[in-house]
Amino acid sequence: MSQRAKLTPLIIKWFSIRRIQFAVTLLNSPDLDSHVDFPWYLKIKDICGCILLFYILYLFQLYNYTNNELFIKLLNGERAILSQIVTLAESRLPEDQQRINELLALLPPAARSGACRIGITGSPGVGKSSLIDRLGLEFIARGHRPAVLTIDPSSAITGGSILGDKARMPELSKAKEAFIRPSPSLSELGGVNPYTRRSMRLLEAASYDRVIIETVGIGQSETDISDLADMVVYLVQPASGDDLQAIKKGILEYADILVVTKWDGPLEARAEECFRDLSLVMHSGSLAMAEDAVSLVRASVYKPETIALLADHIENKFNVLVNENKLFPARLARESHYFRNHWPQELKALLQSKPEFGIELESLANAVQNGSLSIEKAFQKLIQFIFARC
Ligand SMILES: Nc1nc2c(ncn2[C@@H]2O[C@H](COP(=O)(O)OP(=O)(O)O)[C@@H](O)[C@H]2O)c(=O)[nH]1
Ligand SMILES: [Mg+2]
Repeated sequence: MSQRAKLTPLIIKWFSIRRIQFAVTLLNSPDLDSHVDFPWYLKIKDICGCILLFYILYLFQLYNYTNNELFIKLLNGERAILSQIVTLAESRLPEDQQRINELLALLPPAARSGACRIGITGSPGVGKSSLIDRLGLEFIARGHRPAVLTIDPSSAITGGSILGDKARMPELSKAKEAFIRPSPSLSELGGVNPYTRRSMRLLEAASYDRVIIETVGIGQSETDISDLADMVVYLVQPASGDDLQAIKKGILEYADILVVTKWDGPLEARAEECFRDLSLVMHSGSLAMAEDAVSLVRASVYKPETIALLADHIENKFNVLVNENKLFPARLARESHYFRNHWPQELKALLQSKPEFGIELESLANAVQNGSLSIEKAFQKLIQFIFARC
């Protein structure tokens, strides 16, 4: 058991007694400010501190459960616990990561999940979040439980999530059948964050059967998402040159559905034009092969029938994968690809969690900076250090 796990019950006990005393005193007090004789920890301005402490206690709750208890709570879909488990899955602390890995080991193999994993990508502003809001509601109307993981561009300064995407899903955020989780991308390229895969598995274990992952649609995110999702929906903005960009970037090779967004109001004619251009390209020359595999649709968040049509396409593609027994082999192939691509990240995270590695790295970097060591020698020394000590 980790040090934190041992200390938590003690901390909770101590704070609970103090807070109950505090609450009782507050309730009995007719004029709080007149109680100048209160000890420092009972003054009114400490309410903020008190709220913070309750929040900390709430976060610490998880440490009181065994993995088996957490597992049961997860399967029961207990929302508050699920949020905390996903927070744990996003933690970079080695002990949290170990706990999550233990929990994941209790789940059935990732490839056997019956959930449909949908990646939604496209340039910022194309309408991903707004579309997910509607699509999620459409899934609920069809009897599903959607979960949304939005990968926000990380703030360069704080590394935190901008949390803008949840605000763009006002209706879905209110639905009790849905779970929305914004998290930072943690990468300069704005791709899928390293913890998305774990969060996705946890949500599936909690019976969310339509897992939607929204990526920022720049840099590496499109290729990242095709390692995770059963299908990739690529959104194209009319009158933005996105259609040409998509084709240039070879998007048809990994997108399963192309959606021309904002097919309404003043943009409707441009959307129609964009739709026609894309359709022509998809039916011509070497790309004609892709025609069967890639669907092309128009959508507007103001036209429910377009969202229903998109949901139909998603369901049809998923049913084909299941009925033709292609889903699990495809997932296993993606997992293998993911493993090949992501082991360096895991190794780096492990090394960075070791203080002695940090010290060695810093000292070698300083030696390079003051000219006493060449870069080549520094790399050599670092590798020797890793093999000998880590
Ligand atoms: N006219 C119109 N505007 C839309 C539509 N979908 C999204 N928008 C607008 O496009 C802007 C960007 O939407 P958002 O969902 O945040 O895009 P994201 O950055 O791709 O997630 C917002 O101002 C939305 O109101 C649509 O179907 N029609
Ligand atoms: Mg968004």
